[in-house]
Amino acid sequence: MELDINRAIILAGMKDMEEYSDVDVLIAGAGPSGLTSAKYLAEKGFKVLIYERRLSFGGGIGGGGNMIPKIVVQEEALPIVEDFKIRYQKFEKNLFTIDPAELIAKLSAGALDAGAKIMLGVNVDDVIVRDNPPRVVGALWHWTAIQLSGLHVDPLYTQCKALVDATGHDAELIAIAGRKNPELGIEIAGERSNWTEVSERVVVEHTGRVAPGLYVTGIAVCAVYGLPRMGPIFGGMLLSGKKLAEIIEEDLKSAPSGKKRKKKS
Ligand code: 48F
Repeated sequence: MELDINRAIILAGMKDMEEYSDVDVLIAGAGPSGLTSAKYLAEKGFKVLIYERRLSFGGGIGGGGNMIPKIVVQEEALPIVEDFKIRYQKFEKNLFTIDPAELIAKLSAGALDAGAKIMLGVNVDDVIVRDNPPRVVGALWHWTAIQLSGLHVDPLYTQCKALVDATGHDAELIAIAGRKNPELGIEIAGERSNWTEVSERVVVEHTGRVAPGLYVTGIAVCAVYGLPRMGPIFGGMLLSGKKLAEIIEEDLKSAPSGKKRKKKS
């Protein structure tokens, strides 16, 4: 029995790892923005993989508002909330409240049901840049456990047509890409202090391509472009994730090898 369990895990797990070492869209981070992009892209038939460094989903959702278990979205985001079949309650003005556990569960289920693959405990460490003019064509990754151990272990590679930084406040991946590859011309402006009315709008406006093959969504957009942050309001994250899916769909459609994949039934 024990050896059968081993065989099942090793053979099926390695098959997945091999199959997913070449994807259309690789997303770093399973927070609200990354999960939203994943659902809408997978739904269109793209092969989508999320690497999440933790062993859980949701990024900043679980902590609610300073640990009080509610988060807020504004009316503009309700069509997305409804697409994921997330329940919400009307509060006042244009604000609606959502239970954070339900938001995490349904965003994740929505991405998975649409056909996206999520691998947990994987830390995206670096980008791969090729061609002239330069273009991001993949990423390097480690198991988070290896990274935490401090052991010197070389990473593995994943190839993609679009690499998405959905890593949160520090825009880690874009910062690394810019620092190590000056030819990409990326400068990180740094996130600014909270101004919710402005940030919820500009975070969506600035969502998109940062360099050829490299994209940003979610609160990472604020770090890249020097925009103000927001607190526990998540409509901008969902709208940013959806907008990015539309941008990548357009870019991959016009790329010569941008073949669509059949959705899993
Ligand atoms: O931080 P996170 O939730 O980013 P988001 O989708 O949403 C931001 C909101 O939660 C909140 C906010 C809006 O109201 O201000 O902060 O933009 O999710 C980011 C996810 O990326 C993972 C991290 O563990 C988290 O789950 N992550 C970060 N760096 C890496 C990573 C990395 N290098 N590789 C893989 N995963």
